Amino acid sequence: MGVEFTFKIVVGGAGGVGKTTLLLRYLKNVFKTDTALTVGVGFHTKELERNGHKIALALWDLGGQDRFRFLQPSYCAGARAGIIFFDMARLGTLSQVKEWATMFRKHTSSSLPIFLGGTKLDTIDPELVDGINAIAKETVEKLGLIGYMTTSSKSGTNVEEIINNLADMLVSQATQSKTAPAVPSIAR
Ligand SMILES: Nc1nc2c(ncn2[C@@H]2O[C@H](COP(=O)(O)OP(=O)(O)OP(=O)(O)O)[C@@H](O)[C@H]2O)c(=O)[nH]1
Ligand SMILES: [Mg+2]
Repeated sequence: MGVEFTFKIVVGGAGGVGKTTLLLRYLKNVFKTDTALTVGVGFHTKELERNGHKIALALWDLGGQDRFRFLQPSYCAGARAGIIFFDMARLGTLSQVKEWATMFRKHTSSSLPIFLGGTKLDTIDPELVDGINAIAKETVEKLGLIGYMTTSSKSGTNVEEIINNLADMLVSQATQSKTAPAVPSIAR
């Protein structure tokens, strides 16, 4: 059976938060400490099966450095979902999430589903994790994001989960719209 659905996912977040490292961990199961900053955009595809459906993800890894900001909107067209990452050790990167979400939605749809990911969990004092999560969840509420997970590309924690979670949501959305009647039936 061929690929039934292809979903484009845009991956954003401030420079150096670990977007490329997480995608490398996801795609190749490696942890790299010497990833170069992403110039413009990186692009990857991954085929997987979720809930009996063969799907392809087109993952667009946006360069987060300020100097590439002018390019970012041009990569958003056609995205069905977004993931925005912040670095749990640099909370300033969490305050940049709002700008990313606004940009994603402006250039796709005002209802684009966006997931929030905290990165570099392995670098955080376990006693501080709950506090950081509480602030992250406030951001989720305020911006109407669809969920939040902490991740570590070093240990692998939640790397597959964060992407699979989004994939499952996209599959369930796509299969519902496929089977739902185009016109609601009228009760007699
Ligand atoms: N300890 C630790 N370091 C990480 C983790 N994820 C990323 N890093 C490090 O963070 C640095 C930046 O990672 P990148 O993946 O290049 O960051 P980016 O978000 O793609 O940055 P731009 O391409 O500039 O937007 C690298 O040195 C990574 O090794 C993690 O989970 N744990
Ligand atoms: Mg990068």
